[in-house]
Amino acid sequence: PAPRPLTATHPLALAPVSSPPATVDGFVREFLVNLNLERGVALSSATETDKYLALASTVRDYLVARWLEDQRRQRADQSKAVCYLSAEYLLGRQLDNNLLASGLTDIATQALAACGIDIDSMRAHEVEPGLGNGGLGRLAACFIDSLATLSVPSIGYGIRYEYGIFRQVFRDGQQIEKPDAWLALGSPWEFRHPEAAQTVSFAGHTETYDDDGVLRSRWVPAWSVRAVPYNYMVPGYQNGRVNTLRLWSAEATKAFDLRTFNSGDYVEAVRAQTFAENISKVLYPEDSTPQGKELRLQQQYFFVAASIADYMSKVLPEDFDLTKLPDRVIFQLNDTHPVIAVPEMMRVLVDERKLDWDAAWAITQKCFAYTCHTLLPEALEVWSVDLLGRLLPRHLEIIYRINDEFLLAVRERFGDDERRLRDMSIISENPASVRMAYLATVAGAKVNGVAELHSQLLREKVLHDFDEMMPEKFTNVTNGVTPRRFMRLANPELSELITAALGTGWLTDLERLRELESYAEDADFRAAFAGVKAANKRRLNEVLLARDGFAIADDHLLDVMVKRLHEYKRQMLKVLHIVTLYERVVSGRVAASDLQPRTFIFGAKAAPGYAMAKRVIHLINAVGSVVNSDPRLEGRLKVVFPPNYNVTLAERVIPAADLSEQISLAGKEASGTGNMKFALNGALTIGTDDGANVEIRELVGDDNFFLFGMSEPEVEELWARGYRPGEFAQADDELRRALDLISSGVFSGGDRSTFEPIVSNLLYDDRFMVLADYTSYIAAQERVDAAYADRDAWTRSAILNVARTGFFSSDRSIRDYIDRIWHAQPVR
Ligand code: GPK
Repeated sequence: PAPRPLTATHPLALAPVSSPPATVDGFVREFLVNLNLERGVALSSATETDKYLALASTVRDYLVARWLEDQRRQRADQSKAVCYLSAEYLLGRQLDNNLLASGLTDIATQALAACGIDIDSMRAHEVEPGLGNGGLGRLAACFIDSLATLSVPSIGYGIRYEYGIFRQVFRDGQQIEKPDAWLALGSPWEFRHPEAAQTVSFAGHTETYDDDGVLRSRWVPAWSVRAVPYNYMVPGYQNGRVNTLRLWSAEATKAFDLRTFNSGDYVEAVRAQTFAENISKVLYPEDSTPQGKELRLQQQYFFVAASIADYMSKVLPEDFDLTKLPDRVIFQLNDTHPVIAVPEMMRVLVDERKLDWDAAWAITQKCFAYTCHTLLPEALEVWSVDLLGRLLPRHLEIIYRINDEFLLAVRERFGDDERRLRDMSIISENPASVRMAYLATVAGAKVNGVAELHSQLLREKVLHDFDEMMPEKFTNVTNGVTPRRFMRLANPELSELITAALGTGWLTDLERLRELESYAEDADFRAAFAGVKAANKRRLNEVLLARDGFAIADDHLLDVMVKRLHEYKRQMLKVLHIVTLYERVVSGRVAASDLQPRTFIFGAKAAPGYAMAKRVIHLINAVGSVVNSDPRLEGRLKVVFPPNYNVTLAERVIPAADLSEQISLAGKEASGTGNMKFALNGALTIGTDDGANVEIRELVGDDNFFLFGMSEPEVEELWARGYRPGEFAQADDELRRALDLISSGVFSGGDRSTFEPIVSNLLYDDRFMVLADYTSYIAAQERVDAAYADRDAWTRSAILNVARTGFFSSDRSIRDYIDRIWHAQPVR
């Protein structure tokens, strides 16, 4: 008999897969099938890569059935979905997270052991996808984890960069950037879907035409590329939910121009392909200081246009009543990078779906919300009208019309207030450019900052006029971090200790950490907690020894500053502290034996074009090599700077830390999220009253936090008075000695010119007021030494830090987004 055709109603088509049995035997079988059938190798001859890829496929196999079901439901359900638009997702390694989420860790460990494989070697084999620069990209990764864990229907949209954030190496102490070929081993977590590709167009011109008596505009683009989606599973934590992350890759619409090829010019024929592929080739490595580069605007429009088209044509049901769109979806704009989505949505609604302008604008204004991540003026993206008009002529027209109507509304409300009209215009003059943050604010239903102080300053300063006109738009959502990755996976021993005390459930209800407060008074618990910290230092040493060939001493206070290198974050303040300690000893004013032994760990990448930041990296390494080898210190101070700080290294460093350095100039760090990870892992913070430090300190209490430096109003006041950094150097003898020591050339083999630009920048400019906060910082570090001398009291404080910072779970952030912005509901 002829086989029955597999129609859409066939039982297998309706329920296409079932998960393999969740047993050790089931896992072994699935793993071997993948190794044999997918990799084409036998276990006996499999390489580490073969085994890793087969293992990843096996974990995937367990998640697929739930994933397909959740996708089907998302299409069928009426519930509102969140589309998170982000140019960056700094995901970190996937294997361990997906094992944890699916509850397969133990089974997989045993199954692999049965095959003679140590699962730790598999973990170590994975190359992390570094598709982000720093905090903003990592926040997006934490948020998609929490969205899945809270069962919120959502899709993350972004770019599948072929090269993520560069790999940092040091040569003679200086940063060299190497390409990050994260795809080289293959990428087992993704599903490529060429059949779901979208076409994304660029350039050309616009024209008007008569559409049955209605005058309409249309865009006649000059060229286009294919956006091919790669889907990633985003499993919730042991809740059976699997959401989707859809990253777009650019390809040529026609791989070969056959005519050119036949005429013999092979290179010309493939040029178009190379050109198209360039769009998703590489992540721009600037953090908080975007360059207005054409390719970057192409990237932004590329992923946003593909995502909107995908949502409208693939996720929304056919014949959907577009006036109901705001009930179905909210597009959350992660910073200004995806803001070109606003005119794109208008273009789709007006030009393609033929809605009238006002109806389309009413819909658009309800479908977008904007998260701002900065206060630094240089971080607020602007695009020259010239460039935007060349690349996206129709979008520029739409932006002009949005602006015209907006300025009319401003005039209606405030009269002919020219100052206001000029300052609020989406288009600024000289040179004519589009302020993307203003466009997002005008279009968005809500605008949020990422910590209380940041949101307040956003309203008072950067977006002050907008706040006066539409205060109801503004809200705060304090950032958070996922406790699955940054506690359970990064700090398994602490997690066990907590579970032993509180039982399970705290990982998805992090406020329950409060119950640890009483354990802080229990000497046995404190001893166990201190034991975990010591074990984490050993775990860190394993990695440091393997990767960089050195280890930290276990009686040292571990003092950690890991984050992007940026002047506003003030790594220089930390350097001045180290140089001060060094100078005290070599000048004989302090005996080495009187120093609290400390190891300073730095981790930081500098944007490749950021000369001052790179010079600071050089200086840290230079200070490290002098300090580490000077016998007069008797080994009591060590400076280590492992290259290529990334999520994987963060997972080892943070749980081992005693002291968390969060020392930005007040008013400059929007939130910080590293600060939360440290506190949750039992490090004490030395920090300014900036970003989320403010909220951390309020929660943990002044006794468990080392506050120093000017407050934001004090910073403003000093600026207004006229800041002269030289006066601070004059006033503090030790500060002058530290600066002189750097100038003297002792850290640069006698060459006084190497670090001179750093010192003169501090003395004569010092935009971020390092010198003004130095004295207060050194005093706070002395309080740290004194506190660490009573180790048991320190441990008590560390426990209280863990107990009181459950607020910083990204689950809470997502609930805040739901309540204040999205009004989407978790399903089931
Ligand atoms: C802010 F503007 C930017 C940026 O371009 N990149 C980036 O990582 C950070 N950020 C802030 O600097 C942090 O304070 C904040 O915690 C993080 O975004 C997430 O909101």
